[in-house]
Amino acid sequence: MISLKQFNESDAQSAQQAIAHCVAIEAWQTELVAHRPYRDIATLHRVAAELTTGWGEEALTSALKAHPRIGEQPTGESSEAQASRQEQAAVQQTDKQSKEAIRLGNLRYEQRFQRVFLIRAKGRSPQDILAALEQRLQLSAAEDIEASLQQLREITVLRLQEAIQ
Ligand code: 2AL
Repeated sequence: MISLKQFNESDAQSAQQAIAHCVAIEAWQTELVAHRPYRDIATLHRVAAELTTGWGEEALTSALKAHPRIGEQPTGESSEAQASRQEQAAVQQTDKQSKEAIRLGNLRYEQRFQRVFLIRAKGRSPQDILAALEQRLQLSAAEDIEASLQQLREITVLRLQEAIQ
């Protein structure tokens, strides 16, 4: 975690490093850095959210490379791995049966859409996640890309809120 002052004043490379774990979309990272300095945290969050609005399928594919499956916590000390572990803490603590239901749901989702099921896990119980998974499986391919992008936006903004305070 760094302060807004540090983010505003550090060199571009260090600033990008501080937010790179928020989302693996290079353009979002470089544009957020290029818009510095930010007057306050609210402006930073507004610009960060605005920069997510142009995302499409290509951006989703890029971002998903950095997201483990729900229920599969990454090991390691990278900022991405640490963020994922925190976000997925409730899923890790759930019972064996729910874990197995999520594992099977992930498989069904991947067979249907050929990508990892993405959901903002923070603030959701394993039961919420399973219910959302079932709903997402009912969507068309185009609808589910939009749903995935919405989840990606939420994860990105939440990570940014933690990264710069
Ligand atoms: C994740 C993750 O790592 N954090 C989160 O909120 N969602 N992964 C996923 N496949 O949805």
